[in-house]
Amino acid sequence: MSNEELTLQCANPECRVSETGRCVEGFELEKCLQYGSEPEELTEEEEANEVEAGAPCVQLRSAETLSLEEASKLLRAAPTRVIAIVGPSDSGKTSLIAGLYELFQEGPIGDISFSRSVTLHAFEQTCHDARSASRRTSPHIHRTRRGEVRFYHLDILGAGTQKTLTLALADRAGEEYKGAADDTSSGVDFPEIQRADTLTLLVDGQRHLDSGARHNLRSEIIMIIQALVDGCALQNGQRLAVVLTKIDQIMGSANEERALAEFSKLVNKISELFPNIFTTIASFEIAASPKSGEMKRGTGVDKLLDFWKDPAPPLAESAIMTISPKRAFARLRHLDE
Ligand SMILES: Nc1nc2c(ncn2[C@@H]2O[C@H](COP(=O)(O)OP(=O)(O)OP(=O)(O)O)[C@@H](O)[C@H]2O)c(=O)[nH]1
Ligand SMILES: [Mg+2]
Repeated sequence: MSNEELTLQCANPECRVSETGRCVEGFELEKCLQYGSEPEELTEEEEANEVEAGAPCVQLRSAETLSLEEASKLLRAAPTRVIAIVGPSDSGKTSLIAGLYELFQEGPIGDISFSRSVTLHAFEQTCHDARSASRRTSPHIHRTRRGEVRFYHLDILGAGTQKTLTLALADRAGEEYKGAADDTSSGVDFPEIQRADTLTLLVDGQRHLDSGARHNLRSEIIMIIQALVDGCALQNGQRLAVVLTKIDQIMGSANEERALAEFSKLVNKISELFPNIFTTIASFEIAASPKSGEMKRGTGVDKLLDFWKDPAPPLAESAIMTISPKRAFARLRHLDE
């Protein structure tokens, strides 16, 4: 057994650090007193309380994020909006998902209410990381690991239809989007973008504040879109939301006016460079997980949700895809729609 395998264990039988890489109590691994020790044996009494072997039982879903295959079932079952949340590392993609869930915990967002989710545990985990209640001095979200895209699921009510509407929020490590932009030779395989109703492109407000970093960020963002266009991932008439994140860092700073004006310029530049790619382009400003108490968690996320609820318009005859997506997920549509 390697050293890593030896330490990826915990004395707490409820901790799944070997699968998730995270402490169930929310501690940094090196600060958890139980991490690294062998799982404790159950006492006789605990064993007696375990479900009797052979007794009828129902296997419950783990309520973790969904794989591509699991998310495909959502698309078949109900009208669904696929929201691909795209942006460089640290731009705030996972925080946005956590911020939306937190807003729903306070009640309906505008006239949209929460109905159900099959990924509750995953939402709880990201929100726990994002809250200072996780006993850190400031909120800290774990970097999303590289690998296949994962989906968070929400059923919502009151989004302009009598039925529930399903939102499938796609989260992937920012490094992979950046990797596709840096090396276009390997092609892009992002089924969540091919099927997306709305591509949500995040622009890191903290980097945007600094004039040097802003320049690199701008070219990174444009190169990501260009790689998606070149890889034929944007043939679906997607709508585009360009989102300036972490505005708590911008508002009230000496460079506020400049930063907001430059963001507006970036959105115009995207419209200019990609005139026939998106059916709509809209811009948003959010603070999903502000670091100071001055701005409310989830600021601006309500407007984004209102935008997400609308579908991508049906494709015009002349715009039928030239390349059929490899993955079934990217081709699935609900018949009612
Ligand atoms: N000040 C401030 N910080 C934020 C906000 N939203 C997110 N952050 C911080 O930005 C960092 C990155 O956030 P993530 O949500 O993990 O970013 P990501 O885009 O998912 O990053 P990857 O998973 O690496 O691709 C974290 O430290 C967050 O706490 C915000 O509204 N304001
Ligand atoms: Mg992430």
